[in-house]
Amino acid sequence: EHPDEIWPTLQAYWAAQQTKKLPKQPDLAFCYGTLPKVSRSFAIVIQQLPEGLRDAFCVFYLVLRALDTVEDDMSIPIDKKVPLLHAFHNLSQQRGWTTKAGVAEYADLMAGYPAVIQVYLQLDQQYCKVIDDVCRRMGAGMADFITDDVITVDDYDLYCHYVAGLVGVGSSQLFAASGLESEQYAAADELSNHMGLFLQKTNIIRDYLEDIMEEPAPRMFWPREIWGKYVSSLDDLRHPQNEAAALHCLNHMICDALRHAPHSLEYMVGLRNYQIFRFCAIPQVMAIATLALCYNNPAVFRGKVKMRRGQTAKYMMETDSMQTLLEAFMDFGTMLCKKAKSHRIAMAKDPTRETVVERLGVLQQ
Ligand code: RWZ
Repeated sequence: EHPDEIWPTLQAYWAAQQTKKLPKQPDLAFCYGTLPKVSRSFAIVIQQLPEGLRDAFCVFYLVLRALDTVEDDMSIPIDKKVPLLHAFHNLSQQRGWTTKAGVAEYADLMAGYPAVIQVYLQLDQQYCKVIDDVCRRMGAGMADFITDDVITVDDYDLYCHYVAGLVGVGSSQLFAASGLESEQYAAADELSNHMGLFLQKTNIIRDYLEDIMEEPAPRMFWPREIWGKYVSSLDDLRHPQNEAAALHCLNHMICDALRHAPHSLEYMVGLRNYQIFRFCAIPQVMAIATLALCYNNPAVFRGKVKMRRGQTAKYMMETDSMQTLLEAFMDFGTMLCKKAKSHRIAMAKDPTRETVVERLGVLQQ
């Protein structure tokens, strides 16, 4: 069956999601109206969460997206940004507070931020505590990395822990607090961190070109400990004369991201709620699919590599059990393996090729 045949079905599904009647309460309506504007894919998986968790995740997402908007806004001087990042978790609990940051839909989120605060203040106390805690730790971590560059793989893991691993940790705590998942998830920090890192690293790899083209000064997250083995500046990766080195470097980055995949599967095996399972599994499937697409692919250095929409649709709809999740990981694992084993001559010199094959073997057992 051709994956593109599923596209109309998903398009209808998306349309239905977007026009889904917004809540009557204006603050809640702002939150649910803004969500699909700042993230189409998370809007869908958040909308399908159980009722008792939906509002909490909607606020959780918007608060962290707002924090991210402040971190990303290069027009805010460092001496204002650092204290703002530290204070963000407190400011997010003060009725009516807002600050100007970001552009387009992100600027709109900031302008309407008092609505997010209102909904936050009405959440269950347990949920507020989790959101406050993650926001405080993430803000402090972001503030550290404004002045410290990502040099080593440990730095890279730490930065990703702040911006994504903590999202995993907080999500697990929300699952446990809802009573819909085992109490063990409240303390599953390590596995939860891997879930976030797998997604974040995939985005960092895929977005190389977009990030490096940023004006005036790009912020880069590829660690020198990796790219330094292949080129003398991160910028060299996008120049066609360095293609062989650039591909080896890209494959090394993907090899590093694949470390997290077995842990992510281990995390998901323990989930028992169908909607929570889908909320977790769909982004993980998209991540491994994206890594398979990017592996040894020079297009990463030329433009935005995107999955075919029909394929996205297929995996979004089909990922509904551990069985289909494992099948998807197998499909993309096999695809990656084939790529690593092919082109015998060119790939022979790829330093991480064997490790990639080894790490995929674990997924295929
Ligand atoms: C998924 C509940 C937008 C919150 C953080 C996300 C912004 C860095 C961006 C909170 C998957 C891409 C969204 C890795 C988590 N900070 N990275 C919920 C949010 C990957 C999601 C996005 C991170 C994040």
